[in-house]
Amino acid sequence: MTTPDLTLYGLRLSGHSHRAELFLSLLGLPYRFVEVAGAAQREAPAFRRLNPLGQVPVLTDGATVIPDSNAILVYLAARYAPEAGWMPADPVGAAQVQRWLSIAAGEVRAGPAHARLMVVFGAAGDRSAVHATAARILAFMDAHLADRPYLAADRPTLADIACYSYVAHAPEGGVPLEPYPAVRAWIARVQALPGFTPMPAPPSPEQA
Ligand SMILES: N[C@@H](CCC(=O)N[C@@H](CS)C(=O)NCC(=O)O)C(=O)O
Repeated sequence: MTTPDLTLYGLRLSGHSHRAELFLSLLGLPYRFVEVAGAAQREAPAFRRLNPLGQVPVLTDGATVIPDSNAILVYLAARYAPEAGWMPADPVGAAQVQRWLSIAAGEVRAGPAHARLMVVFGAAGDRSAVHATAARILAFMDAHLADRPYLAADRPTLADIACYSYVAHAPEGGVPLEPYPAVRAWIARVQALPGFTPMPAPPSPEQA
């Protein structure tokens, strides 16, 4: 196996960063964490060279630079755990995982993640539209998980890692998880995986 020389540029309160941290931790890979905390740091030329879009997370592995949280998951699985099934090799299995990577970047990003962005980071948005998107995707996930333990296979895959952080932390955006018992059971299953590491809770308004 290639020796890892990993640095994750991220933000501790970002679910996109957390999914990369979570997977690094599940794989037991050592890495340095560089907090890219504000707009000034994201706009700095040195960071723009890593990701011209100015977004975290970015992973570097020696001279290899991988921006984008889902790209980081795909890279780490292929580079450091190719036989473990995080990204299945068979066409149907791969497509099922890719479907959930798209949902993580689409409906999960536009629903629970955006609701949390509005509350925790003061982002703009149409609260009722965002909450309707969140409710729609959570109801879909709940029905999907009613008779299976994980999103894309009978074992954890990148689908679960990509979706976990913003779904588990949806209540921080005012999106309740009580109506979704299968989603809550799935969250507990992900949290029980060996090597699981949590995303920190945001400071309460009094602490901020
Ligand atoms: N598609 C990207 C989205 C990452 C993203 O939206 N990162 C946010 C933090 S959660 C960010 O850096 N926002 C700053 C910006 O877009 O300027 C990924 O999956 O990594």
